[in-house]
Amino acid sequence: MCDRYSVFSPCDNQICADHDRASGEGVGPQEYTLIRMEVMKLPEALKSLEGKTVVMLAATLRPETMYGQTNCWVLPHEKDGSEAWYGVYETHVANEVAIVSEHAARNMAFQGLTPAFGDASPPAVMKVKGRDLVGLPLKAPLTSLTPIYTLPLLTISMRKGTGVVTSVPSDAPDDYIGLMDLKNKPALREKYGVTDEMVMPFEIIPIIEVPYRRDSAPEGSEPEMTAIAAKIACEEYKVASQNDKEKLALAKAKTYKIGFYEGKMAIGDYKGMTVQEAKPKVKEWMLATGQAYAYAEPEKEVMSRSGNECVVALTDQWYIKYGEPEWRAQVEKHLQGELNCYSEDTKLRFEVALGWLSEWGCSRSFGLGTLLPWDKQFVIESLSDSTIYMAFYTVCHILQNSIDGPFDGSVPGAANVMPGEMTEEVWDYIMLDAPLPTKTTIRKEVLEKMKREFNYWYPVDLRVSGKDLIQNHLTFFLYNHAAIFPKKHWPRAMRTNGHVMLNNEKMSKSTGNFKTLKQAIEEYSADGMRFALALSGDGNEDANFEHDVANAAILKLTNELAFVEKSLSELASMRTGPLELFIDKIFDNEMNRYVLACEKCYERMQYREAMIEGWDKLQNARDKYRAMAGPVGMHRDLVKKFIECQTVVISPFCPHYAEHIWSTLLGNSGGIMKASWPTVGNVDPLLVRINGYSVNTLSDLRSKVEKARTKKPVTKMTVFVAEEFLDWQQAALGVLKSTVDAGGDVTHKDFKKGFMQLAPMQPFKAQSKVLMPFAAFIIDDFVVRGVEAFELKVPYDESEVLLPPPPPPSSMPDAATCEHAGCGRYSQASSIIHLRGLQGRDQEPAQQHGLVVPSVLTCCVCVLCGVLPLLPVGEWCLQILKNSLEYIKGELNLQEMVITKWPPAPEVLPTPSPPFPTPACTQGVGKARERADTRRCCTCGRSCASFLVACGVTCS
Ligand code: A2H
Repeated sequence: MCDRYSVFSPCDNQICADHDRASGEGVGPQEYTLIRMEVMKLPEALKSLEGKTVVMLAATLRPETMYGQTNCWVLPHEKDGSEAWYGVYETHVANEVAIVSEHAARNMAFQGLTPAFGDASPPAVMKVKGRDLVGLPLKAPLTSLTPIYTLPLLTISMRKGTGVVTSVPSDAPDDYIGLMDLKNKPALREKYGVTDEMVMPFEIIPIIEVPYRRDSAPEGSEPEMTAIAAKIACEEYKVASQNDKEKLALAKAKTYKIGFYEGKMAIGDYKGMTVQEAKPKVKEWMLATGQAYAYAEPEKEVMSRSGNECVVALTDQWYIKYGEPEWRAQVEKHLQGELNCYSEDTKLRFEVALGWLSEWGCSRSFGLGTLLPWDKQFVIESLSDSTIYMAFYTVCHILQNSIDGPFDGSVPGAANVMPGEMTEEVWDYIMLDAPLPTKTTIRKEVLEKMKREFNYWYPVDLRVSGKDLIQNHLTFFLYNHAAIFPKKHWPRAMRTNGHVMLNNEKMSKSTGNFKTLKQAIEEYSADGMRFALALSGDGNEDANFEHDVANAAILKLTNELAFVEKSLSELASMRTGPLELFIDKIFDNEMNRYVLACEKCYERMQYREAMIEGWDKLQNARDKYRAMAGPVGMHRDLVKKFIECQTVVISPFCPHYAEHIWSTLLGNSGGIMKASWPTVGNVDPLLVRINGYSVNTLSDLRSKVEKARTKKPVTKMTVFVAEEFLDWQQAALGVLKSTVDAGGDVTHKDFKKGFMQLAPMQPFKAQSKVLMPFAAFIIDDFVVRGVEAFELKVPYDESEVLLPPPPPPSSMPDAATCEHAGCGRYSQASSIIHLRGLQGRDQEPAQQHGLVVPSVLTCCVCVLCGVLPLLPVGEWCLQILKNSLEYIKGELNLQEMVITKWPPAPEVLPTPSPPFPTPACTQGVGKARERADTRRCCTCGRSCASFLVACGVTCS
């Protein structure tokens, strides 16, 4: 327990902790030294103070610089020209009055620097205008100059310190330029009634030596040693006057940093010592000899919830020594180790809090709270209390009559234990594994039961709270667990959230932007509201509850319910049989994918994302399936699976809706609350890719036609499907891949610049015009898809996804034996998946792995020993894909749509009569030379029309 500076609300007469503040959360006391400067001769305006010791008190953060004072600053008037008022206040020293701002006097009154402690409006002996204070001769400590004079400075803030500032032009750019302004501008001196002898004889006093490096100095060059850093900085940044704010800020930042961190005292008793060492020593000496007073004020304005501006008060109270190195190290280790914070941001905020949190005033004299057990004149401050209450919850149902109350301990619960019986030994036994207490009136079974309960529930698996509490209460929670409990009982996880906003604005009763739970339920229904709440946002960002989203939720739930009802009524007539259509497999795979993704989101407590995966994406997949199935219809099993999965994954958000479907419509017993999370199969990444390819192709086709139509009417579309890249493209892909494999950054501009100079690209110099855009395109694709973008060949045949199927096989093999090593099983024809589109090298593993390939099918794979991850494209699915292309044809109003392999078949042109001219290839690919038969470009292989090479398309 001791006297400490705390942010304090005078009107509430108590410490104002973060919880009690309307603004200024996290703001603490800023400590200054008030330099006492005696007024040597009173001016006319202060004549009435004759007989008293009159002092100016200047607030500084750098007491060790007082050797270099050349003058003192006051504010002559405010920026708008209005008067700047100072007050003359009695101090704690007999017969002494101090000239300071009203702001400072208010703080001083709570720090024993005025006669009456705690007077929030200390009476001023008199008020005095800033302009009347200019020109006072002062006796200041440590400087070799006496007197020094008060001079006018326009950048002073009356809401910081005392409004009186001591001037050290060697080390403070503000002071240097302020003094130079007065020295160089006679008119300025005249304006404020400053005589020459107050300014002109005063030269800068070098006091602190620093190694100064100009920003323009070459790297590694020696710094210049100087003891007048402020002057050098003002020259380096070309500060013209005290109004030159931006340049002055740069000069200040540089001077303060090197002065404080690298400066050495060049003067005084501590000469040779670093500034950091000398500062507390000089301060202590000045305080001890009465030449300065310790003073503090809030770093920034703090308003209490009661609307009072807070001060810093010296309060007598109990502190918890958070920040004690060993204790802090334990908590830090826990934070970096076992504790799951669910987000990097939360973890970072804890790190910051642990970095600065030190002694915390935990007691207060007023207000609600638990009495401090060992000093009952105090109550525990609310943020410091309740840091291990959850440990009590593990046993309170045994101690209290937990159903009817009362919950104050006056009536014991079934175990009949009275509060007085819960001694330290009993608690230690229950929570700290201490031996069974011998001197206790509580029955052994009851003690054992409480211990069992505690051990069953502890540690805390998860604490959820607002992000604003991380910097205090939640960090206390970690500290106190570490202090009291063994490691096995420390909290396992913390999740924090932001504040909830309503329609993008802060919730506030005073502005009317407010909604109670009851109103929201009446307006949107419980499930509609919960739907919108889940979507309002995760993490520490403020969440946003939106009327439109909640309103739309009602419609979405209603529409989905209609789908479920209709589907269930049609279930009996839906398609059945094996799930072998391409679209069935895709949809099944997509359901697995989104259910698993949704599960991961719940695990990470990302509810908005869970909603997107488990509702939006799942339904999009269903909608696409339904559209592509067209007249073939959806498969019964998949529709059922969809309804069940969707219902379960959404049930935490919309329990009423889910319950209705689960129990009433699907006829399950036991209620949705008892339903297990859906068990779905693994996701086949190849199917995901193929699906992505077909979706992207369809939308690509749409947009290409639309784009072309902005220029001319389009009635025909030809889709080319290339099987492999051209040689120069392959070379570029190889370079990109090997660069990334070696840890290089292909996205860096320098890589792109030097790309064509790389050795593998040398043979393709002639193609550089088309090569560079191609490489840029692939690099962009790499950013999105990763190394997949460098594949020379996709693991499925794109044309198979798009081209119409060949005629079906006339006969299927009945059965065959798998020849793959170690398998040797027998596969029925019905379980053989038809595989087409296996080409070249892709076919080999299939053959090694599987069955003899019947002639009409390209390949079959044994399903018993594990199907290769290859595309099962059956006739049906191609037909359906074809249907969707047909659909696009209709949608885009095209008369003809051709899907063909790239490159198109060579055109056979009539042989022209010699001599042939040898035109240049217009594609810049190579020199075109006609071959007698087809007139083709020798390099790119494209045919020529008339005498010019007319490839018609770019080489890529
Ligand atoms: B320091 P912070 Cl040598 N208005 O003292 C404007 N500036 C004020 C002020 C007011 N009302 N009250 C105090 N200050 C100045 C010495 C010094 C200071 C040196 C180097 C750095 C330095 C000599 N002037 O401060 O906003 C005082 O100048 C660097 C920060 O509370 C006081 O310390 O951070 C400093 O600003 C306090 O600034």
